[in-house]
Amino acid sequence: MQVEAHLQKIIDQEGKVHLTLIDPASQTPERAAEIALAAVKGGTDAIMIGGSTGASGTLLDETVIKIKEKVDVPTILFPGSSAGLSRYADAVFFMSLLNSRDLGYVITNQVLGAPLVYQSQIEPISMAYLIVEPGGTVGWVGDAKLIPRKKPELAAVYALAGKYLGMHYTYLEAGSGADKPINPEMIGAVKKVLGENKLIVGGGIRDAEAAKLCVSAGADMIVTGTVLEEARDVTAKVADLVSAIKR
Ligand code: 1GP
Repeated sequence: MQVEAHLQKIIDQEGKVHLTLIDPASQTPERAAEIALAAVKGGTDAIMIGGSTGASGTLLDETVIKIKEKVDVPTILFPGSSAGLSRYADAVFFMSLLNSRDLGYVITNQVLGAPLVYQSQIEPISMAYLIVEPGGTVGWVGDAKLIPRKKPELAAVYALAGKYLGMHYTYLEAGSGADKPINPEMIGAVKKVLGENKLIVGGGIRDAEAAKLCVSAGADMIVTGTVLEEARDVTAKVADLVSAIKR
């Protein structure tokens, strides 16, 4: 429970958490580690590592190793499948894509990946993963029955089911690079049923204003990926996002 307990402590002390997502397929392991270090200097709380395509094998392992050499914050895997596991990471979002039509993303990949998590020191953090319109690459790869943006009540009942199944975290995903983030109505409806359970929101969050809207509506944690891959000054960008969400 070390990483989960660590994130809880940040929430208790600072109100909200900022997570930096790094896709190993988007740059070299060395560059990934530079981005991670710059993000930590800006105040990010943990580094998520994963992606829908190509984030596996040696490239994934080397990316995790290089990042861990540079930063002290937790590294949390965000696997697109059982191939997205690396024994070098601190934790894994052990997630089920509840609104997938493909059983592989609901439970089979989890079964295939469970032995590695069991044998290694990776801490599993149970999570309900929900993909909302437009869904992006992960929506297509995960064969998600996308939750319509204008149906917050559908997201809420999925989240409630995840909570009743024992998942500690819920992740509302609009898809990496989405034209706009999940709307506040949906975030509020989901957080209302989750209570103390944690809500992560990601996809299309590009600036401090959007980040603030998400946390004001009820997100406990926000994820940014694309905007940091594109930023010229990652530290400044993260600092801007972090100052908008923390107490
Ligand atoms: C994707 O929610 C994350 O899984 C992050 O999305 O790349 O749009 O920040 P962005």
